Amino acid sequence: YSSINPHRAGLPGLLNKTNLFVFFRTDVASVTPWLAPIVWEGTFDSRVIDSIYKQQNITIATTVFALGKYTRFLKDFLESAEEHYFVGFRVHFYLFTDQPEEVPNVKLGQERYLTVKTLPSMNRWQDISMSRMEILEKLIENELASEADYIFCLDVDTKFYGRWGVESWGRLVGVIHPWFFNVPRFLFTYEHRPKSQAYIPAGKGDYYYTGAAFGGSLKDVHNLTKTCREQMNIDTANSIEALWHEESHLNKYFLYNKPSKLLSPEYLWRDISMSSGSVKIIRFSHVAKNNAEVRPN
Ligand code: U5P
Repeated sequence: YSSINPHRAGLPGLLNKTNLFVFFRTDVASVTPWLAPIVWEGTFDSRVIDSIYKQQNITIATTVFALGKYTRFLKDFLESAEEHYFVGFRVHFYLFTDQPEEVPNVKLGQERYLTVKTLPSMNRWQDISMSRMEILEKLIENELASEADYIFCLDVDTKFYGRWGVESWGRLVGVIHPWFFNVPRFLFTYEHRPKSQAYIPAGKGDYYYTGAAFGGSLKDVHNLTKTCREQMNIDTANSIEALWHEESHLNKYFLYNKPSKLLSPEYLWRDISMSSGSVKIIRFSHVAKNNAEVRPN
């Protein structure tokens, strides 16, 4: 980090007692070609941004789905969120499940709320995963307008291990998939069949984003979920399912609607041995699971 003259930076109010530092990393890209920040450890000062946003009285809606055996992940998800996820901010979890009786009784802190919503069971894990787009679209439309400012939509077979805070806020936020942050584009698993609405031509695409975490303003996430739902409906009518389901449609959406902020793979890692390279801190991670055992047969 290099220090700069605080008074030239135009922030004298913050600087009477502390030095201001410019935060940057030289080993990773921390900005996209369209000038959206890519958030890595070392690119922000949590004390500074917390103190700025604390004053704004903002509510973060957070959605999570736990159908079938995935209710087993809820306890760790919620408990670890209490420890690391927007600590000190108002968070409202919306939990969709087909088994409300399996929702664990996790004690939530002040200004942390949980609403449980019941869904019918589904037989295919792909349908569960894809149906999230339409359910989120309707949730935003019908309930969130006066309830929240930002929304994050997260996988449940996950756990928080480190801070996930206001540095992640933005109009439209995507998370770089941990398997694809340091590989060439031709290896990205985009949908390459032109028959699918998720089609991305060879040579196109910026990053490969995970479907396990995305967010932003209500308006932008509404448009994202609505568009993906519409595109998936067209695919169904044409008897095609995109390679990675709603994740393929999300990647297509982000290609033509660039995220205003990207989160590095610190914000979605995977609990298996993976060379971490530039990832200095794991904030949120998929837990190891046996897909064949936990998904519907
Ligand atoms: N999911 C379920 N139940 C299932 C399969 C998937 O609730 O049987 C939801 C979970 O929220 C999970 C997400 O985090 O879909 C994506 O599934 P997966 O690709 O991580 O298995």
